[in-house]
Parts: sequence; structure tokens; C-alpha cells
Amino acid sequence: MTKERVPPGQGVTKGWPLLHVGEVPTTPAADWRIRVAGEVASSLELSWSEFLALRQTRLHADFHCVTGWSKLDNDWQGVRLDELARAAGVKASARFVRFADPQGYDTTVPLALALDEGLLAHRHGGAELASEHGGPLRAVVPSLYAWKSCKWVTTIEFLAAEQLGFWEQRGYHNGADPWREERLV
Ligand SMILES: Nc1nc2c(c(=O)[nH]1)N[C@H]1C(S)=C(S)[C@@H](COP(=O)(O)O)O[C@H]1N2
Ligand SMILES: [Mo]
Repeated sequence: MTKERVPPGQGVTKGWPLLHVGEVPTTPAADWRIRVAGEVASSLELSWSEFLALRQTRLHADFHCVTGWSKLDNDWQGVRLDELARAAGVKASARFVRFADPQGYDTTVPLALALDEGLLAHRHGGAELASEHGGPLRAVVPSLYAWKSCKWVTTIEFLAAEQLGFWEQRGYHNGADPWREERLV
């Protein structure tokens, strides 16, 4: 049997709803800093131009919010997490990666999955990613519910042990697999 296109309990949206806690940051991209830390040989602090100099790729993927909407066929552009992991020299001890914004929102993702598909995206649909959708830079982990796709990423931390993020501490299921409806615990 072929897999359905849309996970159970989800409905397709034509627009792009906004969902976040906190304020949309006003920091211009040119002043954005990306810190890569934790279980790495050498921590990095990248300026925006250093980040843009890394290899850029595209990711075509659907996006599923746990509140019930799915936005299909997103065309993201940015830097793969595995590129940053290589640049920082991720250690064998790393098992998870934590993405955080400057306001205290964070979420963790199993490292193998994040290395396989995770993107730090700064473009969507051929245009600069709008600040309300996470611009200048957001994580995208399309096979998990969208709360795992942290907007306004400034910190990428490789972890040996799992940590619960903002929503996971408030009852969301840490697995976040939309095909298994891992919504709440
Ligand atoms: N920094 C940050 N990232 C976040 C959130 C947030 O509150 N803060 N909300 C998450 C949730 S619950 C969803 S559904 C998606 C929504 O992304 P969108 O607003 O671009 O649709 O962002 C995720 N990333
Ligand atoms: Mo969400």
C-alpha cells in the first residue's frame, strides 16, 4: 500500500498559518550570529556572511503542524545540518541536537534524523524567509511535527543526552512523528 500524502488527523491548508510564542525578532540578517556548540571538536560562531558561504542546498517537503494543518510542497533553501556538524567536528558522543532561538524557545531532535534531513533555512518559495516565519534563519525537520522546526535559530547545540524542549516540557510528545500521531503524552 502506498503511503497517504497527508498524515492522519491533518488537513491541507493553502495559506501559511503563523504559530509562535514570543515576539518576531527585528535583528537584521547581517547582524545574525549562529552558534554551534556542545559535543563538537570546536565550537563555531558564524556571522551571516560566513553562514551564507557554506554549501547551500534545497529541500522540498511538506510541513505538518500538530494543531491540524499541513502545508504541502514547501521549497526551502539553506544549509544542511550535516554541513554544520562537519564544520564543527561533531563528536561520536552526540545523540541529539538542540535548536534554540534567543527568546527561550527550543526543541531537540534525534541526531541521526537531523543529519539526514535537517536544514537551516533562510529562503522559502524562492524568496527570503519572512521574519514572522522564522527569518532570517529557521530549522526545518520535515518528518516531525512543525514545533520541531525552530524559528529564529541562533543556537545549535549537539547533545549526548536528550533534553526536553519548550513544548515537550508542556506535554507535547517528544517523538513528534505525524504518521504515528505523536501529539501529546
Ligand atoms: N522560535 C520558535 N520556533 C517555533 C515556534 C515558536 O513558538 N518559537 N513554534 C513552532 C510551532 S508550534 C510551529 S507549528 C511552527 C510554525 O511555523 P510557521 O509560523 O512558520 O508556520 O514553528 C515552530 N517553531
Ligand atoms: Mo505547531
